[in-house]
Amino acid sequence: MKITDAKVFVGGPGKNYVTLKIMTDQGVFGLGDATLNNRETLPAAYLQDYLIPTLIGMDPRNTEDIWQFFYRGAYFRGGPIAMAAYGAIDMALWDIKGKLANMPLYQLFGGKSRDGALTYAHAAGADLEDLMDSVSRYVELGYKAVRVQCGIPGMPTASYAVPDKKGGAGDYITDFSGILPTMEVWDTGRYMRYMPDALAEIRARFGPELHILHDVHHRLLPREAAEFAKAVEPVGLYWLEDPTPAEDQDALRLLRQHSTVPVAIGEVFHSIYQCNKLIENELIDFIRVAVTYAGGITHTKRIVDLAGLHHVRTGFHGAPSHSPLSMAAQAHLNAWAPNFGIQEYLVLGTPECDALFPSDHRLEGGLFHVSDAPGLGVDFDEKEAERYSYSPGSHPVVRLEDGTLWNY
Ligand code: CS2
Ligand code: MG
Repeated sequence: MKITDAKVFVGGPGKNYVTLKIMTDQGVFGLGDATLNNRETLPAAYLQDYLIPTLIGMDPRNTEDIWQFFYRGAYFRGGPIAMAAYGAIDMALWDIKGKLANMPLYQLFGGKSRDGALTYAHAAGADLEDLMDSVSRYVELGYKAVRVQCGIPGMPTASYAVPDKKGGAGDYITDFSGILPTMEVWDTGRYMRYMPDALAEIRARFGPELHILHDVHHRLLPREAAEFAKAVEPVGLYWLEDPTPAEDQDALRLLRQHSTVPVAIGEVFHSIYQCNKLIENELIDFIRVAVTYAGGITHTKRIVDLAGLHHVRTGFHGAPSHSPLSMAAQAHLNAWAPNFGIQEYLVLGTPECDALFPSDHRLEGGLFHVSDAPGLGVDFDEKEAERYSYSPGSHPVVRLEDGTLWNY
């Protein structure tokens, strides 16, 4: 069996999905996602210029060898752009494998460990009351877990994931007005003084059952993160996400010495080598990698298995930039993984998105139900894809009040 051709599409309804389609000499095709938010054209070019020409003629069933070929064969290994490109190939090859076996991918991993996977959505508010309204809307929709972010009184600008006016929560993650970033101004002191009580009020309003998550988005220093974690401990958070910048695998020691708050890290990691010490030293409780830029299913599964040895559960990244293809790959891993925790999932199902990526994966009562169709269980309508093209976007850049550049 041979790979005969592969094509890359960039675009989508209000998104820049990078979709790879791999064709074979037996008529079976596979789909994969290489969407690296706000840098989408780069994995697309890496695929087009370097990987696809090499891929033609390979046996698509050799998922592992093809992964090793690209990773080890590159000499300059890894990085998020390359890993997103390998990830798309890997997803597409698993899709082919599932279709050949006539089985949904979760069956190839070891079958289902659960019927529905717990998901969380993003609640956000310009202020605390606005956030409470947003949480209520998700609770009414049946979500059992919600991430909460709110405006901080006196903060010079809106900060991470917070709308600048009430009721304004939308797709705040990417600004599609161009590649020039807007600026957020951050004040750690104001955040640390306000947020613990705000979280306690949310807990008081919604009671003990709701899983409450909060994302610090890498903004604190290790000592500040330890103090903050201690302060929010009575809230009983499901997790505290990215309290410190992710590069420093030792930064979490101090937090661990001072608090038992569950910690989730890893949405920017693209390799097992960026989280192996965090996992082996049991400094985190949830690993947040995404199949898209952590090298696809083959590499992510390796991370999940390592995590399982150390009581670390999964909480795969699922920001709105992820395509239905990567969310499907994660849904199959979530259905199988013995150490599954939770899945970030923001309903992608607009009519336009469903037309582009038809599937019967579905969200019900805050649980994600994986499709039983062979492979990833997602199709791609190339005719629909012709309606879309790349549109440049950006993340904000963060500065302190004195102008010092800070972590987004
Ligand atoms: C985030 C992301 O989902 C999350 O937890 O931290 O929304 C992140 O800001 C985006 O993925 C950046 O592209
Ligand atoms: Mg995050």
